[in-house]
Amino acid sequence: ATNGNGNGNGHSPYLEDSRTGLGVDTLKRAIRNNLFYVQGKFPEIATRNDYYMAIAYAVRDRLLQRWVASVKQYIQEKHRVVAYLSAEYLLGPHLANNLINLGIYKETEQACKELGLDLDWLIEKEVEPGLGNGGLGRLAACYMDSLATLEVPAIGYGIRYQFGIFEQDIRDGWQVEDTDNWLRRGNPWEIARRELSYDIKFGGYVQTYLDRAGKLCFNWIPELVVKGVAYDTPILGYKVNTANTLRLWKSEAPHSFDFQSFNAGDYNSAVNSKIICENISKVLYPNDEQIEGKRLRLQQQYFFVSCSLQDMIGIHLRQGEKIHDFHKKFVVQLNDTHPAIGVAELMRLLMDVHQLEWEEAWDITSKTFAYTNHTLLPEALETWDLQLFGSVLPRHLQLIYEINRRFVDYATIKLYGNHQKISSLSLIGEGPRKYIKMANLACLGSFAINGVAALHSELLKKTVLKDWYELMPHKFQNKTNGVTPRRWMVLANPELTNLISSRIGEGWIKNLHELKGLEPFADDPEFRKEWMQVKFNKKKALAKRIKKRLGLDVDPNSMFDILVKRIHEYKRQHLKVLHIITLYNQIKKNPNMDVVPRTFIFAGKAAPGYRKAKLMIKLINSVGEIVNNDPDINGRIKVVFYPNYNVTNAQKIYPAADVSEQISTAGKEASGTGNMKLSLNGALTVGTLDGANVEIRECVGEENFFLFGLTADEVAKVKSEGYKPWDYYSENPNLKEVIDQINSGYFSHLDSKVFKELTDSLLYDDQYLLFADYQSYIDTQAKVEEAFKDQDKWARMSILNTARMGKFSSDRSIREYCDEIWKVESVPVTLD
Ligand code: GPU
Repeated sequence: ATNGNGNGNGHSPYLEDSRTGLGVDTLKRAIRNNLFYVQGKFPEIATRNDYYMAIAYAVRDRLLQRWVASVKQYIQEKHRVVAYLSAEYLLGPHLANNLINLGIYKETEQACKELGLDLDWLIEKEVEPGLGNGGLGRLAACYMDSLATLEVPAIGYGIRYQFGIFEQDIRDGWQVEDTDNWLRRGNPWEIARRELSYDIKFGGYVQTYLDRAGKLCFNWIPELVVKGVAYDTPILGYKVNTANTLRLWKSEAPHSFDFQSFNAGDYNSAVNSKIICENISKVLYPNDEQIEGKRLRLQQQYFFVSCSLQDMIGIHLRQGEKIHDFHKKFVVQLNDTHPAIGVAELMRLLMDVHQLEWEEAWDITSKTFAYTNHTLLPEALETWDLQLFGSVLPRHLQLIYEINRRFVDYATIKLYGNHQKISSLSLIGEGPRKYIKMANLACLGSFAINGVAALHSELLKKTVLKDWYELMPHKFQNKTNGVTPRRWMVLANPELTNLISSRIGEGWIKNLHELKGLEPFADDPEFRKEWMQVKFNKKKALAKRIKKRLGLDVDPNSMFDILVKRIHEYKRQHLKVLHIITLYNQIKKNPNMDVVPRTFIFAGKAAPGYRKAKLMIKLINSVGEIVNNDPDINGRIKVVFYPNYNVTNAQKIYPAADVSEQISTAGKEASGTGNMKLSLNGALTVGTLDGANVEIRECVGEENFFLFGLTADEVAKVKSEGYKPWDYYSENPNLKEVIDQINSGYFSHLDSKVFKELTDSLLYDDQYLLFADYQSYIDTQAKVEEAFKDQDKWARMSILNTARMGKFSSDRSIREYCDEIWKVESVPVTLD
């Protein structure tokens, strides 16, 4: 049997035991054993899930060998460690990814075959851990993959939500949410560390007293104590021995739980309190870039941050190190402001638990944290009502007041009387109600602050974080996002992976810049043919899924024009709808016109409480219903809304894209990462100069990118001059026709009120400038159509596009974080 483990260790006979061996026979034996000894089944009665579990445990054994070796080495050699703090990890299914990173996909496929099993069929039904909303959570997952692949010691900390992002169904064109009970069949990828747990306090009050030495002390008497239990998932790098830890916290009632009420016979209230404790890690908040100022959300944030920091301090002290050196052992990256309470919590732990003085505690704290900002949208900047905050975290409120007092003293001298600036920098907002500004806490408490694309990082310095930039310019950096080529190419698109590797070898999987080597093949007609054949096959496969899921026929020869991401007004899915209706009207007026057949594919979830986003989904489906069934159109354009967009579905959609729609209002999308995955898979981008689109266009060349719309500067200018969407509407007959048509009830069974909220907001406000960009978008789409007619030229563009995407690997992003922020080094792990 071959050995797919590219590290040279796999052939040692010592490793060829049934729990570590990577050969086909050993794998086969392991699967059979697990079916018997783990699942308690034999082939005649085993279910699909039993086999899935049997394989998963076989793979897990092999992961554990590398995990134990990694942890051992990190402890013995006392390396510096990155702690990535994130409220979300959108991991996607584990099995296939682990097979790829272990280098045993083929072997496992063969082992399954010999057992009469179809590996792809087993993988198909794996439930994914949807512990995130969208880009932010997925970025965390890509970064965990790259950290391990680059052999960097790292721990990802987060929350083990019992229910992840809701499952989306579409009924009568509307989004309907269902709960995501992802743990119902068990989770073979995690290990519960019952012994690793911490007590987390909530509410109550703070006692102040003088100790025997006359020192002022603080004693937080909580109203509620919750236990956080660690659940670990190994994250293996690609063809290396490094397996890092993703440590997610589950909330439980403490052991000694409410004994008093129990003894007093109040069983109900004891059970009730248990439920309150378990509630904290119960469910992921399904809002993307919209804060929900709920007590439970603040409790979630504090819960996982406190567990994580206590865990890090424990690790540090158990290695025999001094608390004073904490910042040398750990660097803590804040994934947005969700974990920013960590700044106050580390102060509390250092002072109230480890008895440090303020100055030293602050010195350590402000050398520990670094903060990544992911949005410029003002409504996404987290604030907490001060009263609410104080009732959940009374000690932290005191600490934040004191941090702020000292900071404002400093700022008052530095900024000499500029009261407006000082109050904008203050950690506390004034008004009818006071509030805590988490971004300000993050900025003050961190030694580095970064945006997620070049444009975004520049705009941060000019807008939302301007005052911070002027006060502390040295903290500001850019780290353009990236995506892992393992999941998004090797796993999602093995056909394209093989084609690429057949010409330039496999080096690009770890060093994406090597894709450059494909450029000469754009001139090779045979290669172009194979390239387009792979694309066609992926489109056929997606068409089959669409047929199965929606009963809708789509033609794989048509252009697959794809817009998949969270539904949000700033992302402008409704601008795409305006284009579709415009095209529809053109064909209706001239049914014999020569039109390039197109399939418009949408997917994405709307936050359950975001009415306009839900209305956008209804609009897409309503327009689809008319367009798809109109005999004049005769199938030349089709509109598809693919339900329940998640990692699993994304892996099927990206490889089938001809066109990638990245059409946010310039200045609003911090980076985007779907733009990278689609482009890497050979789709050409139609986009605004927003987020990472700017850098993608720079890399692939302007001749391979369909640019439209206002720039971020122009958007700001148009707005400052008093934007009037109505003028665009009344002066552009095609635009007017489209809007009037929606308002007439043409797409809604003559009910003219359904979409009024949406059309009114466009006509009278249009915050995101759809009307201002409309004509430019339509004109650009005509160019896309022209380009697609010349398939040979399109193939050339598509190849060059992929060949020039080397920059957008998350390996590159993580390298930059390591070198420029974290100052950590690779530690190759050896298996003994
Ligand atoms: N992003 Br803030 C989210 O997905 N959720 C959030 O709550 C916030 C940001 C996204 C940005 O919208 C996207 O542009 C970016 O690529 C991604 O974070 C990762 O940085």
